[in-house]
Amino acid sequence: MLNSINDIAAGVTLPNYDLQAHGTGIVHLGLGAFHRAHQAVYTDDALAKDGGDWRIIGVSLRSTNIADAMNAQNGLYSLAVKGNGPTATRIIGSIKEVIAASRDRDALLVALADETTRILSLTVTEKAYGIDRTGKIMPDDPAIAPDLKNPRAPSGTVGIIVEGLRLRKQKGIKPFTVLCCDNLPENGQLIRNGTIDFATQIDRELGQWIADNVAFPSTMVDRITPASTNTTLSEAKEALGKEDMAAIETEPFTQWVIEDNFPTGRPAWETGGAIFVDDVAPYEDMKLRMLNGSHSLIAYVGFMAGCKYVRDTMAYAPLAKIVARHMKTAAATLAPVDEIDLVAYEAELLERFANPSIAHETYQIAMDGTQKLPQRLINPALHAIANNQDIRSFAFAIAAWMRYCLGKNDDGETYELRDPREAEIKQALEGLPREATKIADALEALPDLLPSELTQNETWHNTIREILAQMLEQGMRKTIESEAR
Ligand code: CS2
Repeated sequence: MLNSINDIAAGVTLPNYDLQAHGTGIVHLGLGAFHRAHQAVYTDDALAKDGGDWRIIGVSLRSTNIADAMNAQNGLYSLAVKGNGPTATRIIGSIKEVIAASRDRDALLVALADETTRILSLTVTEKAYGIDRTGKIMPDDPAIAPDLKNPRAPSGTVGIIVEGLRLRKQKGIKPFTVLCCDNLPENGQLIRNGTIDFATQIDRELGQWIADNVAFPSTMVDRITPASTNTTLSEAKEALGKEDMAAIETEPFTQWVIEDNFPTGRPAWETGGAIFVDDVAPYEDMKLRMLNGSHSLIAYVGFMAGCKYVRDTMAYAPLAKIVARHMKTAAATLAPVDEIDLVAYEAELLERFANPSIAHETYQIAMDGTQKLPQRLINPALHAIANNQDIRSFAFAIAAWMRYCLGKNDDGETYELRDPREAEIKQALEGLPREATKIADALEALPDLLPSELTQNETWHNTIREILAQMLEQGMRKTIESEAR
């Protein structure tokens, strides 16, 4: 088992610092593959090159498996970087231990209230905040409701942030900086607003203290990291010469753009290539619209066309053409981004999506559509409408999402939507005939999803119905082929 860095097979890169010589400084919520392939790696580089007490206490909010696997390995795990050449494997040492919050909330609260914790970072997915697009908490959301009733024993993200800050205020110590690393636009500002709203509702003075004292830098994060599979684990065993139950795999590309606002310090993440800027918003929009928007298009169109992995969609020429069109349409909605050539960015994205060594499932990306569509497809579509630009590609992607919502593919096989609003979607579609107009009307009527500036636009209205009708009548593959002509 990988529980020390001794006796690892040759060729594997080891942490280049003494792990025990560094204390912890970060608590991270959401210990999925993405955090372990991204922020934990930048922190590993920073520890090696700049030192400091910046190791990470990881926290799993729901599952206990990752905590068990990683604690048995003293926090160590391997990262396989897979590109066109040979795979490079590296052991990451930045995570010291993992708390499973569902069975050990006290340990989490102790860590949050500890003076050494200077950053609370987050990768918990869009739905785990329970904050709406205006920055208000949604009081009935399952991520919020239980904690509003019982704020001293929180289980949701915002409740945990607020209770951690309350404990620090009570102790008279400085707050930690809150660093949201989820794919949400102006993520720092959004989480700040939601946190202050929650805190104010339970304790007005605490809300004010947070507003006056806590930093919430925004950040854009990027590295395509599929969920680990048995193949990931068996390949890791072969590379390491030992079993690694927490192994992950990722692509060579990595990017992190951060607003430099850390009043209580931060690791030297720039040593691993992070870029610090004053305003992250243009980078976030670029990534959300060009990468994630194309990803969602690929997920719905590709999944319905029988492509299991993103790389399969890129190997299917007509679909690859539709993806390239989408990137151009999305790029046209962006303001210029400092030091970034959008044409080169697009070419690089197409190459990353085609990476033959990365098995990224379209079904994984299709998950949580209602939480992802606004920032990825709806915002740029609204921009396009307001500026008389082409909207067809956005309509094509949303029509494919509508087709996906039916829960049955062109071969008659059924699947779960895996969306927090799944029950509501099913109810809206229940008993409807297989007619594009009825289906589009029903999904457009879901509250707080597709805004009226979009649905009442005539071109949008007609395009959605025309494309969805074709998807229903001719099947996804034929629709793709005629669209690409
Ligand atoms: C993907 C992202 O699953 C998804 O929704 O679009 O996880 C994507 O792979 C990352 O944002 C890449 O940085």
